[in-house]
Amino acid sequence: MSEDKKTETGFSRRALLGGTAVAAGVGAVASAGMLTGSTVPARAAGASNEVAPGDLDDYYGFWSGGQSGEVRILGMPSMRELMRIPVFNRCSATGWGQTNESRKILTENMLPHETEFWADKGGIPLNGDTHHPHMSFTDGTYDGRYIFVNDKANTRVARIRCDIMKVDKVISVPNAADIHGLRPQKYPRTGYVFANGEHRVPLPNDGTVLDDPSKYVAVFSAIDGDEMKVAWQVIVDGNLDNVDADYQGKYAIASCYNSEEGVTLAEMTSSEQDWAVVFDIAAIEQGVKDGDFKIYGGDVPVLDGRKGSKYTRYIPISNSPHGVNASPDGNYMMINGKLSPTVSVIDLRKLPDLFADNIQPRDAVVAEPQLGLGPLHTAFDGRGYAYTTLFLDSQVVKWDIAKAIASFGGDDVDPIVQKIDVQYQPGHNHTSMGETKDADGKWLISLNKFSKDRYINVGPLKPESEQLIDISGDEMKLVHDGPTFGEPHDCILVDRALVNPNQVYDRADPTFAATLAQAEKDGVDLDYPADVIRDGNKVRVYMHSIAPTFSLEKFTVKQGDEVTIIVSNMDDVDDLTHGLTMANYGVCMEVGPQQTASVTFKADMAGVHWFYCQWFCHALHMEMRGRMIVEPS
Ligand code: RUQ
Ligand code: CUA
Repeated sequence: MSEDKKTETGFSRRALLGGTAVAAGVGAVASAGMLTGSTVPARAAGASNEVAPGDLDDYYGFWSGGQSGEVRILGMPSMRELMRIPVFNRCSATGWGQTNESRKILTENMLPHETEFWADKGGIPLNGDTHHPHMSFTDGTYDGRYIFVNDKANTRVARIRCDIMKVDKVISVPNAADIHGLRPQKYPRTGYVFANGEHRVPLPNDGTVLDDPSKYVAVFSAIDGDEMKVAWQVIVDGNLDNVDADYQGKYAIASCYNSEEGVTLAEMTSSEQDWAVVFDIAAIEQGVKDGDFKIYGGDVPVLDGRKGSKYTRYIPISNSPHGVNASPDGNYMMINGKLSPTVSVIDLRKLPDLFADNIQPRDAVVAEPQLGLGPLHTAFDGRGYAYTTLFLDSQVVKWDIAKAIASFGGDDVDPIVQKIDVQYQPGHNHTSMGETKDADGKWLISLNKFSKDRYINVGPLKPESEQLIDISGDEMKLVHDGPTFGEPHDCILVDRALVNPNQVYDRADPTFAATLAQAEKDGVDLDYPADVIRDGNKVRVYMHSIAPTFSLEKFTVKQGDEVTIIVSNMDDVDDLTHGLTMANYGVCMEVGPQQTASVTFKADMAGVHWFYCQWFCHALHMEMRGRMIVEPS
């Protein structure tokens, strides 16, 4: 009785597993009220990082999955891992990389030479190296539409739809090599997604130029985030590292290490000066209009932004700068020194004068506080303080931006407010809403590359260690250690009010529209099919699922047939995901509530093969299965 009552306010898995649900099917348990969002209220402001059982987190943390190629969602401040979004990886649970719908997304924007290269290797790369997940912006703050993320390993950029938390677009970026830094345009909206090709290569990289590094270039890309298409690219001197956009929609700034344009470590670090390169977006757009470009990589206009170009300015910065971070007041861009113990503060308001050549490049730098060894990235609290990771010192330093500027001007003030030890070697850090104009100054996360002794020993490969720091008061306080797998690199912390994912799929969702279009051609019921369509040696098996059954108990094919199984999950209850695994065929996929998913394989093993639902959905989940009968040829 009490369980039944619970379903009126929120979905209860146990109710589904109860006797009446088994007899009647879950449809009987569903009600419209169950599809609405959570009714659990937000936690009181200023609460601790402890999120009690049943309470919900205040922030969505979107974490890069590093070499695992995925993006993860963590609840913050609890640091509970809530979900993994497969992006560039092959996911065993969801079938990402195997289902026809995901393969369409992964292949439709490959470059012709990639399609050719992967043709006999499974069609797609199965690895990725995600670094920088960032949400789309409108008017300087997150808008809850998309997360964009780079793949350094295979020079790709993907877009995640935040309504379903799945990837809907993946593009390969032509001409550039190995996308590293990535940030969306903040104003007026995203708009552009700026992406740095880190490594210098010949352009075009087709074998005509080989071991002649003087002819290599680094390429900066502006991707149209709505179309997911490269809008334009700019060739720069040096090689590109990180990037950020301003809050005015006028400039993007990238850090460049290797101004020496060397190919060995000694060459890349020989000079004391590297630079930040500033891109004038309006001037570049005008250059595109005026035809001041060459086409490379199919149809991409590539402009020359090397030194002396009207599209760029080069601001000298000491020795291999790394992170680039815009302050939430919109006034400053922090260039983190890495090999220099300083952060260089560029005043964005001086950039029009810089492009007009009224000032020298170094005049745009208004502060350069000495913070400690190995500054990599800076985050902000919206109260005028900056928080910079010190990789070599294993510390985070809190400093006062106004005091740093005053001391650069000659005042005898110390901008450093506090240093806190972190364990160990931090790379990125991030504050709650800290890369938006709504930086709220509550939490700071330090993403530490080494964990060493912070957790029980799990063997030679250790997890990374993310540490949660309370920055709401005058002093930073370390409150939690959280291990993470792979190298997450970067994360963002988004107020949960800005993210509103769906409870179930819309039957008109574009990710499976092509699959339903084929069903329509085949004349089967789009929602409740139970049909086997033969088309030469291609067989399309249409099923729907309603817990705990598939609509076909069996189907028969001939050995050697190309079989496509299309499953529509017609349960419309939140959290009622089914799946389909074809045993011994290496086939498995997720089918979310109201979703259609499909998978194609060759039925080359004769005999009886069971397919089963691989997502525990019902008391009779084990019985949710059927037979594929393969007649020997
Ligand atoms: S970068 S640890 Cu790949 Cu974001 Cu700085
Ligand atoms: Cu459906 Cu398990």
